[in-house]
Amino acid sequence: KGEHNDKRGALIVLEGLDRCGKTTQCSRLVSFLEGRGLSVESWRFPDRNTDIGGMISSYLANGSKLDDQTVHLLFCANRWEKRSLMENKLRNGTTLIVDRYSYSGVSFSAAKGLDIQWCKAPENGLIAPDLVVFLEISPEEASRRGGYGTERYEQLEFQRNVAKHYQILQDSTWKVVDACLPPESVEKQIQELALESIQSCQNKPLSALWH
Ligand code: 2DT
Repeated sequence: KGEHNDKRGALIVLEGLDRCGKTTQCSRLVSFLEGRGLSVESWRFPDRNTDIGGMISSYLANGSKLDDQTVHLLFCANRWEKRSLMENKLRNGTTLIVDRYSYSGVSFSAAKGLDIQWCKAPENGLIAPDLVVFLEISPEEASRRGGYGTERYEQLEFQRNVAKHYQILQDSTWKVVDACLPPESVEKQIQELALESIQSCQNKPLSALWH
């Protein structure tokens, strides 16, 4: 309280195929950083708690039919509606650990056959992550992890296609971590990457997708 924080937080995104362990690793990372006394919040996309998020959720549960372009723009709008809050948090020194972001947005839609440049365009101007941790797992291995659920995208062939598009999107902010190592080892690697990123972004301005 009363302490002025002039160092911004880091935007750290975890990406990967369904069942790569993202969600578990996100929550472990948040606990770890909290334990270090850092200001940190756990976020995820889609954020199903907004009106747009509700439409996405119903679509994913096969409860509604929407064409691919419309769905793509809904996912994207779901990030835009959170953009200013995200910026405020980061500027106030809070680090955000985000489970999926624009990379999921583009990879999943491009995997359906939409043009990748078309998919990227509306993501332009969203805040660029300081670090993207990509939890790498083969689609086959992922599908063996207890099987996929019932949501629309949880099918082997589709996940193979998503994997291909993730490859195309890799940029300099990406760090690839082998998701098939023991969970503690994955956790440790992510911790180190996150601490490094939080440290090194402190005096850098926020930047925008995509550069
Ligand atoms: P979760 O299972 O993580 O809730 O994701 N997806 C996600 C997209 O197609 N576009 C996006 O922009 C995002 C963020 C990935 C639900 C599914 O939604 C997909 C899996």
